[in-house]
Parts: sequence; structure tokens; C-alpha cells
Amino acid sequence: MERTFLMVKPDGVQRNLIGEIVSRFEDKGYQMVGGKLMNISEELAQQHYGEHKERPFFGELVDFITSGPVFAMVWEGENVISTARLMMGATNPKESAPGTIRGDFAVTVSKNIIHGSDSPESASREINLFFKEEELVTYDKSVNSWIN
Ligand code: DGI
Repeated sequence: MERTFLMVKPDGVQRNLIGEIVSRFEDKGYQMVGGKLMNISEELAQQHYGEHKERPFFGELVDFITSGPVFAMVWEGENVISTARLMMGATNPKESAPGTIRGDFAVTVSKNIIHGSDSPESASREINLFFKEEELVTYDKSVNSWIN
């Protein structure tokens, strides 16, 4: 089954949105297989956002993601990578539709509440960056036969 990496960023944790965000993915029919509250080190932040190294906002991005605890998660389900991106909404909340997480809770691109992998390659890279294999829990839920 497809897996993705999702993370409630420091602004989402401070604004008490962990539960709301987890609920949205549970309500959709996806299954959490890993989750932890953690602080991101400078080194991990640089690795995670490596593709943005040359961007003018890279320093700001690293400072922000290390500014407080995040809630890192792995979610599983059919087409979860691209559907989670749809549920998150556009990167810039000025463009994200109402009903999406960013559309409902964020105002500015630098504090846009949630991260989600954008491809199978980044999902695999980010899951491995944040979680050890033994931290991920594979289990069956009988309700899944009514979802898939
Ligand atoms: O995958 P996304 O998070 O939707 O977007 P991305 O991978 O293009 O960018 C990663 C994060 O970088 C994004 O969630 C917020 C931040 N970001 C993107 N563009 C800008 C930005 N931050 C600032 N301050 N200015 C930008 O133009």
C-alpha cells in the first residue's frame, strides 16, 4: 500500500491543529502507521529541505522548521501521496482553496501549517529521513474493507 510522509509544522503545533489535521486524514479513510512529536535539528532541516538550498528563503525555512516541535507522521492508503497534497491545498495559502488544510487555517506561505511529500521518490526519502523501520506499525483495520 502507498505511503507518504506528512508533518504538522511548528505553527500547526502551536495553534493546536494536530488533532484537527489527524482527524481529516482519518475521516478520509487513510491509516496512520507512524507518528511522533519531535524537534528538528538544523542538520535534519537542511537535509529535508535540501532541494531548496539555493532559494533566497532557505535560511528562513530552516529557522522556521526548527523553531518548535513538529508532529511527523507516515500515512498509508490508496493514492495517499497525491490525495494528501490535494487535502493540504496549494503551497501558498493565498491560492489554496477553502476546505483544504492550508485554505482553512493558513494565511501566508512561510507559515503554511503542513508538509506532505510530493512524489513517491520524496515520500520514500522523507520517511527514511524521519523514521526508523521499527517505528512504523503495519496493522489491519476491519473498516478498510469498507473503504478500499
Ligand atoms: O511542497 P510544498 O510545501 O507545498 O512547497 P515547496 O516544496 O515548494 O516549498 C517548501 C516550503 O517552503 C513551503 O511549504 C513553504 C516554503 N516556501 C515556498 N516558497 C516560499 C516559501 N517560503 C517563503 N518564505 N517564501 C517563498 O517564496
